[in-house]
Amino acid sequence: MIPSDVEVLDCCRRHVSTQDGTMPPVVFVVGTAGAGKSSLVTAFQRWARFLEVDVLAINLDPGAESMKYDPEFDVRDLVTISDVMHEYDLGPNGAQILAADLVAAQAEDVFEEIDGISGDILIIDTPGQVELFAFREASSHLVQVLGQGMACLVFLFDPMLSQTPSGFVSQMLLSSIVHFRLGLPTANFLSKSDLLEPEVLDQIMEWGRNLDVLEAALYEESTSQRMDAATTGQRSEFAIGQLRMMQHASIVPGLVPLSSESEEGLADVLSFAQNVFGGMSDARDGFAGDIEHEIG
Ligand SMILES: Nc1nc2c(ncn2[C@@H]2O[C@H](COP(=O)(O)OP(=O)(O)OP(=O)(O)O)[C@@H](O)[C@H]2O)c(=O)[nH]1
Ligand SMILES: [Mg+2]
Repeated sequence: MIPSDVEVLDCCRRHVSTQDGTMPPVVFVVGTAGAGKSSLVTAFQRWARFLEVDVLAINLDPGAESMKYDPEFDVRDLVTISDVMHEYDLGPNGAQILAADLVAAQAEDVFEEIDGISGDILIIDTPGQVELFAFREASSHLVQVLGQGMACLVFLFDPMLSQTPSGFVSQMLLSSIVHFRLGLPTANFLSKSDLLEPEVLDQIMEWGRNLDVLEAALYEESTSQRMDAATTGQRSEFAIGQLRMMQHASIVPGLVPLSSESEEGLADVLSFAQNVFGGMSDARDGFAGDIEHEIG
């Protein structure tokens, strides 16, 4: 259930506000390349300002070309991909990796830049390649330094990838690996939901709620790809088995539609952060309805 803006605002003021000089809580926005991370940061900052919630933004993507939000700190002041390519004579992929490590190596400098800022919440835009951000050792350090023990992850599902059962499962698994790797409370959002036909959106949401339906869809997909029966069975059982285990361990927090265009789901991003940092009973409260079916 999506809380009203007034409820969210009220809770945010009570639980998230940090006018006492400590760092505001941090929301890292992660997802595959082009999933809509920068657009979410832009939309969230604009939407929250309208509610008089002070959202500060940080850009951690050294490869960002243009930016529509107003960053408190921009990592490109320290490192840019084109500088790294020229200086170290690297191609774009090698430069992405080195830039990620160079940024992380300066984590303390980055923290000094933002130390003492006051606001209600800090939202951080991350590099396009989620594996660079999540899987490099240096990035874990960066997350720890910037998060200061008060951080969570918003994982964006790509709407196009999510339209096939295997694409959907792959993103569920990727989200859970990132969650495992960084060890932060994580919420999954279906990005650019305004681009999806209502029936397609309903289908994807159903897969998020009901693993039996997802399993059947996976079987059907494998069959239509002419995989043999043994491969079809193994593949579906493996995927569904993983998801069931994660649900029982309360790792899969459901899926919420999000659109930076229509502003759908932005209140859920804020209430997720507020639930986590407000010390409420369960960070998944806002999404509990999505998983009760499977757990129950
Ligand atoms: N219709 C629609 N388009 C969106 C939405 N969010 C992002 N887009 C578009 O999707 C494209 C990619 O969005 P970005 O915000 O740059 O995605 P990103 O994840 O930051 O991309 P990288 O940093 O390159 O990985 C842009 O053309 C956006 O305008 C949305 O909610 N609805
Ligand atoms: Mg971006």
